[in-house]
Amino acid sequence: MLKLFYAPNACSLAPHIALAEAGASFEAARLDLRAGDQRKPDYLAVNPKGRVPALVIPRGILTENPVILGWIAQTYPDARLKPDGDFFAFSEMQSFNLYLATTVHVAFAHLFRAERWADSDVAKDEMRAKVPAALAQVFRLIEERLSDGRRWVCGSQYTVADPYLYVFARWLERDGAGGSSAMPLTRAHCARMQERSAVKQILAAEGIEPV
Ligand SMILES: N[C@@H](CCC(=O)N[C@@H](CS)C(=O)NCC(=O)O)C(=O)O
Repeated sequence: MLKLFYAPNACSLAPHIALAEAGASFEAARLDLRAGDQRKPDYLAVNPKGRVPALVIPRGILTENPVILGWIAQTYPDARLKPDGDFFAFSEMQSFNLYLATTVHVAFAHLFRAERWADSDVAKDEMRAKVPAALAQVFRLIEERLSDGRRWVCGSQYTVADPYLYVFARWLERDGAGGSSAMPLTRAHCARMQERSAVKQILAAEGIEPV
């Protein structure tokens, strides 16, 4: 059976929802990041990067959200969690997922994990103070993408990119991350996500509330 290592309200929420949407049979193993579970030897043996998510599959262990999400979409074709069409359509979805992983996630990390880049309180506060403006900038492309009236990230078809964007829409509400920036289309997408039964199911499983 598949085993997903996750932490509540972390980026692992995306594959957690995607597995439920796929109808996959899986076990979910919870880590407490505040308690440092991700740095304990048991977990480092699963994922030496010391991060969630990690997905144990019959062939081995997958890490990195875009890879895990791509694997779920490819492995459960009946769930139609990737865009219909050729490899270009799949790659375009993955391009969006990589943007979330490498640019959007990292922008948030400057607020939540400032100690990765600075030691002094002054430097960390300066970095945190820039996060709302940085997020407004990185979300501009996402707002533009959603501005043609599409319901989901890839158009009319729901894909694994949607729960991934949902993670970051939730984080806009954390610690003033979103600042005064409205990001109305991202927030509307978030509301649509929260109407889905798989999302409700996984929020309950992680013990977290809708935003
Ligand atoms: N590039 C990784 C990032 C994973 C990541 O940073 N996960 C965070 C939770 S959102 C984590 O495990 N943080 C624990 C730590 O930094 O100690 C991915 O997209 O899967």
